[in-house]
Amino acid sequence: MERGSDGDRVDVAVVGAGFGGMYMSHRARSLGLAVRAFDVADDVGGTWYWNRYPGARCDVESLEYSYSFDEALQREWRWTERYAAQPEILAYARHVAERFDLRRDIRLRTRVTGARWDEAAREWVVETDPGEPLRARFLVLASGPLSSTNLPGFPGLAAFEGRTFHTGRWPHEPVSFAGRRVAVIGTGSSAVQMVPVVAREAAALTVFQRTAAYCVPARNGPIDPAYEATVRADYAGFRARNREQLAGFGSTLPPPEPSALTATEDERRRAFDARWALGGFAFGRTFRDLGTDPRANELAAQYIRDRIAETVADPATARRLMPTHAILCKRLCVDSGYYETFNRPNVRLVSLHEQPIERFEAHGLVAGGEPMRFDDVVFATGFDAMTGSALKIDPVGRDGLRLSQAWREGPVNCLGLGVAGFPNLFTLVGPGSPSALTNVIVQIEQHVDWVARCIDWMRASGHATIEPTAAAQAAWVEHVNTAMAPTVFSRCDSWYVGANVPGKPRVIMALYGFPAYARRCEETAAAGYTGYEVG
Ligand code: NA7
Repeated sequence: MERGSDGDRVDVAVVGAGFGGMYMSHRARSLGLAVRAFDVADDVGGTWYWNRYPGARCDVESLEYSYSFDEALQREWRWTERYAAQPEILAYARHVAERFDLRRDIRLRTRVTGARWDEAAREWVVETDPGEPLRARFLVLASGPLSSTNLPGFPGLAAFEGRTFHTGRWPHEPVSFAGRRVAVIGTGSSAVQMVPVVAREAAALTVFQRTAAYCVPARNGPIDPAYEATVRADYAGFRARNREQLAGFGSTLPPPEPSALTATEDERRRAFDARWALGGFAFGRTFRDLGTDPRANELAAQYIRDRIAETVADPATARRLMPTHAILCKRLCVDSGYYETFNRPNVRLVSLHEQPIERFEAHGLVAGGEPMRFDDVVFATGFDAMTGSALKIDPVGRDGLRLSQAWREGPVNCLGLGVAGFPNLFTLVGPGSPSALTNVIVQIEQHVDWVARCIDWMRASGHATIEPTAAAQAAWVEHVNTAMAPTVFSRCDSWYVGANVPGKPRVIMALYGFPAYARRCEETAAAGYTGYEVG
């Protein structure tokens, strides 16, 4: 493979300059390849560029939610808090971009509007706005699993004269809620982080809840220096042990107990209490059977409902806040005072089951027949997750096949990395991989390393194209469905199954179990890309 010129042809085109796109650019360049990354934002950072709502923070601990690929980088960067806030993660992304001189290959403020496989030239033609089409041997979609926002079409919304926001597209200038009547719609992780912060500032805050969230306390604070020193003493070992965890993080947490069902009531209470006191996702892995046995799951769910009953003073509000679905089938929310916020006199919870939003009006909305006045409405309504950003580009593969056609009944691919009929196209952290059920940075590094190795192998073996066979793809889809069917993740209306977006096919889109997945990818590569067709 020749090194591409800096004109309209490169070896690797990358969509996105978040953590995936940045590392992909770095690895491609280190192989001596010409690379060009695009991002519509005016800076790097992806998710952490856009999600700058008040209280935005990572729910994976800082010492783990960071790149491991460069020993010097992980040694020099110091995190201040156990869970980093959005500005600190964005500063880290910028630091990485500068440290590895990534910006010269990144075109910011540039949207990839389409991509077409040119069979004769055996390369991708990537359309951008602004800009001329770029030709590339390989196309990597690093556009993120949670980047295409979901804005439900509420009747009359256009008539609303106040300010509106979406958590995933937060303005860059400071937003003050002082003295204002604010509505927040949605109660997922973003709302759970934002609500306590906005409640302290706003005159009145009304939270509209469709599905109550299971929240576990973050217990955030400055990084514990003793713990940090232990990690830093063997950072590489710490990373390696985390890669062996099912979700790619948490190797220093207490291991799960065998079963919530065989433990005595006392043992169970002590185990839940201990993880609750630790904070964060530790609670979700108190017992091994929480994700597989509905009776065990219900015991963990009831533990949280009991904490809500203890915390929230008004019994009717407490009852509304108690989730009834299986715990863990939607991502646990890691909170800092969410339930407590509903004890404030300026905060009201509205259940959309009791009072559905009928319509927006100039100065507010009507829910369940009740007119309510608002100055500001915040949509914390999440994302067209996993597939949204890839389908917006809607690449056209061999014989005019569009990705939207190939994925008409839900996303299909092989190893979550490549799609039959789309040569030399790779998706990072997309459907069919552990993706959002992992520490996403661990997933990104594994995916990028796999893609880089594959491109390097093709160069060494003189191949021009690679794509999964239809049979290997069908087998992988079957594997993901079979593996995930008995798990809690398939069990309720979450974005893991596309149920949050009306009309989206219902398919489980993430595969739980990072280590087994990574081994499978490794075996495929080591065996010369079995299940792939090379040309
Ligand atoms: P989520 O977790 O998808 O939460 C979105 C919330 O918005 C959730 O409570 C939804 O209720 C609610 N929602 C979505 N559509 C509607 C409509 N039409 N009406 C009312 N309420 C609605 O997104 P987040 O941004 O909070 O978090 C995304 C991920 O980012 C998170 O998992 C972490 O990984 C970080 P529903 O549950 O669908 O009934």
